[in-house]
Amino acid sequence: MIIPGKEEALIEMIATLNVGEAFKKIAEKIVAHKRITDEEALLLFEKASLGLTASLANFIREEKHGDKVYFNRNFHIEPTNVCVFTCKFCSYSRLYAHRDEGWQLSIPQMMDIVKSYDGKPVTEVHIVGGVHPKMDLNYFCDFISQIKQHRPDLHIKGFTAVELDYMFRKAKLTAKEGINKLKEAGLQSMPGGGAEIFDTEIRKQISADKVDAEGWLKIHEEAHLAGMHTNATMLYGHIENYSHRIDHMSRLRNLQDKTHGFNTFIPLKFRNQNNDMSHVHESSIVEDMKMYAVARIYMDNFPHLKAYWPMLGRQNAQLSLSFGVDDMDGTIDDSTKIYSMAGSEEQTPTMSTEQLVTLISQAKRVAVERDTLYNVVKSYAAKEETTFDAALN
Ligand code: V47
Ligand code: SF4
Repeated sequence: MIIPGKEEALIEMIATLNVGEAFKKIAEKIVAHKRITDEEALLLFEKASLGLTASLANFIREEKHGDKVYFNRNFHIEPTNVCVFTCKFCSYSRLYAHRDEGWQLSIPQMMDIVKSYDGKPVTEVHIVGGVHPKMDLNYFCDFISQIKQHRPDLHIKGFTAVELDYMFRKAKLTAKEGINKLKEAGLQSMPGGGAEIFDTEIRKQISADKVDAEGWLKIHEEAHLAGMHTNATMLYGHIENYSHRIDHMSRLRNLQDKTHGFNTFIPLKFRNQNNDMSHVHESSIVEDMKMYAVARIYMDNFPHLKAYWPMLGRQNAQLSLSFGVDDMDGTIDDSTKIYSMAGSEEQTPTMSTEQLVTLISQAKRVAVERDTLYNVVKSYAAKEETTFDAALN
């Protein structure tokens, strides 16, 4: 199928690359807005050059979002790092028996954090932490309603499906009942954590004791049915193989077909410091960029693809803007410890809005401040650069 314009140019460019019929077929599907199969995703992972996957992913990214790169002004609250679970990749949690080595914030302490942002133009609070045996559903409903009373304009995005599954089971509520209770208290959306890798065998090896794939998907489905938007993550680059990644993305793509409730897919690069998987090598930057590109191509029904810079590092996140990524998360304000404790180069993750805008402009994209639901707050015109781009640290 020949379509004039950009689509035709992509097909012609692929034709000149001498890449073989299978890749030409994938390119034709992409310009015709047809979905690629699992086998085609595997072919891209195993055999495509980085340049080819980048071109295909970038085509889709520009069709969906033009040159825009989204970010928001947010801060995180991590109520505790005490956790009943023992995920092998986790550098952050402490068992309840060792709770003195960790932190457990009271509601007044967490409200002090919220109040420290009074008068500042943040639009979102992101609440996520360990699964503390004594912080239950009522505790968090109370906390959320206090935030809403204090600052009704702040969007509350909170709790992974892992935290929710534990809270709901303890409260003897179904996922539907629990979500409705949190929604009434003021919860507006959910982050994508806890998904890790859905495959049963791999999940058993890296996080045996927490909610399984079906439970994770069920909670997100119920949140979508209750009218909430959620995100989805995938922890990659450890002991999984490409087929496990495709299986993970396929289950998410299938649920999205049903509910259309996911906003953003976030591949999370495994970091290997200070955890029980320190012997596992981290993925290369080539592998990271390929992961983003294949995700953009395969997850055709996900509006957004996010590079979470505190984990990937700001320079690599900047690079990912040419591999399908259209979202760089937020300013974060040094309010998360998950990745610094796991060995990310971002030891004090905070970026001013100006730094984020510069990072995006250097990649010749247009920075757009968004709210949690991707409504535009402000668009920043690209700056004219006359000298070489200096690295932003
Ligand atoms: O589920 C933990 C990951 C996740 C390590 O939805 C690790 O907008 C790599 O989900 N190496 C929690 N990853 C964070 C999360 C998140 C972050 C930012 C934005 C959003 C969003 C969601 O962190 C966990 C786990 O997959 N994680 N340890 C590690 N060593
Ligand atoms: Fe607990 Fe989350 Fe760490 Fe697993 S990844 S041990 S659920 S804090």
